[in-house]
Amino acid sequence: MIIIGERINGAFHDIARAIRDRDPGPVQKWARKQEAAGAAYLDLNVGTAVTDRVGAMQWLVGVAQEASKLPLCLDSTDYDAIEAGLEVCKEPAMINSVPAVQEKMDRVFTMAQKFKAEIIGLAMNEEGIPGDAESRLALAMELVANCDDKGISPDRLYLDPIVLPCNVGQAHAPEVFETLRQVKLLSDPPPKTTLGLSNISQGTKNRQLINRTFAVMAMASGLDSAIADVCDGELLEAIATARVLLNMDIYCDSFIDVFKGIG
Ligand code: THG
Repeated sequence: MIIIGERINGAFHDIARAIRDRDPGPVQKWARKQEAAGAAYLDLNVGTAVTDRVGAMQWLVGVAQEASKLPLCLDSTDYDAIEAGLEVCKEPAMINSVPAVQEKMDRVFTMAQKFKAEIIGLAMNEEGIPGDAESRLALAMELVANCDDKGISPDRLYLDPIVLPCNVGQAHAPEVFETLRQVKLLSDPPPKTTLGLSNISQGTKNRQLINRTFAVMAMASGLDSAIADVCDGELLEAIATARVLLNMDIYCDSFIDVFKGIG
């Protein structure tokens, strides 16, 4: 499972303050901490309070790269900010994200081609997030087709079925699992899959239990990657166990330690 560390996001107060004051400390602390915990990418999101998203994203990319060699996942709906970030990325990055809206797909897939970036495609369009798997898959198909049109291999696209908090959108979770299963049939090679894991528990009690239960269920449906709290040790243990039970890793008595790189 490819984990994209979620923590460098202006939704968290320490990161919002760091961006406002241009204080690299908290950003670099979380970059190092998430890398040590096993993240494969670092998500960078400037948050909603920022007015200069272009400047903020470029600053975040610069300071994150000083602390970690991990590839970056530039998370914004502002494509000028993403492009400015890509220009200062030392390694190929991931663009997070593009919905199935034609002019946005045109811009993002062209940008991805230019910067050799991977792309997260959202199963939504200008009408919002569909309620059922079938409509999510129709949007996923548009994303795959547009990716292909631009000469980008579909396995560089991470399909995100979009997860809503289970306390307000409980009916969505089974549709997300069904989308994850069927999206693999859309092309050869198939697109990869990802989701914002912590979305599922926003505003709920017992968040970590909901997150890790959702993670293993999604893995059983074919989830390849997640934007997640990589510093949650019990989440990593659940993921390691699911990998063994799905026969993705060979069982050994210390499999959890091995997964964490300490055994
Ligand atoms: N899909 C894609 N990208 C995404 C998401 C997605 N990026 C953003 C988000 N969703 C994933 N990242 C987070 C980061 C933080 C939280 C949830 C998802 C979170 N934040 C606390 C909260 O809202 O309660 C913030 C406050 C705090 O704890 O201080 O839960 O779905 N492609």
